[in-house]
Amino acid sequence: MTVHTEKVRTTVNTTPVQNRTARPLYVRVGPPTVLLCMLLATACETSADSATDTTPQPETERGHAQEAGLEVSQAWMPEPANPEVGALYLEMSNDTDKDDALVGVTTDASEEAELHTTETTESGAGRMREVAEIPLPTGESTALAHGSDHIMVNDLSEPLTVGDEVLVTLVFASGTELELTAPVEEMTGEHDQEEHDH
Ligand SMILES: [Cu+2]
Repeated sequence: MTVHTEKVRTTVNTTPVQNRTARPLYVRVGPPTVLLCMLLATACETSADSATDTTPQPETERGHAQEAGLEVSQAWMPEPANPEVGALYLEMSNDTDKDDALVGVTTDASEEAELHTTETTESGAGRMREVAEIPLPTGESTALAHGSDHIMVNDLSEPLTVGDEVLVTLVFASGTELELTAPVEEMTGEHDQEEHDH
C-alpha cells in the first residue's frame, strides 16, 4: 500500500493542478492545430470571396478550429473586469450545405458557460439574455462580439489575466464539436461588462 502511494506521487504530482497555463496537454495541442487550420483556410479562401476579411489580426494567436465545413476563428476572451465573469468572442462560419447552430459550450475555466444574446431595451440600454442556440445558416458567417451574441463564462474558478488561456469546446446542432484555445487579451475600450446581470 505505502509503496504504491509513493510511486504515484513521483509520477503524477509534478505540476500544481490549479496552474491552468502549465497543463502540458493543452499547450501541446495548440500549435499543430493552428498550423493545420491555416493550411485549410488558405485552400478554402478561393471559394469564399473573402470580402469580410479586412481586419489584420494576430490570427495565429487567437483560437481557431475547423472541421466538417464549420470553422471558428478569432476566439478570445477580454480580461474579465469582474473576476468571476468572462465573455468569449469569436467568428464562426458554415461552409456546409445545411443550416447549423451553436448549441453548447464548455470550458476549463468554469462549469458555467452560457450562450447569450444582447437585446436593446426600449430605453436603449443593452441587456443580455441566455439563448438555447446561436444560429449559423448554411453559407453564412457570424461574429460573437460585445453587444451582440456571445458566450458568457460565469463563476470563474480563478481570476483570468492577460496571457492565460481558456480551453473551449463548441458543440453544434449537427453534432460537430470544435475544440480550441482562446487567449485572454487586454480588454479594449469598447468593452464594458458592467451591464451583465444575472
Ligand atoms: Cu452575457
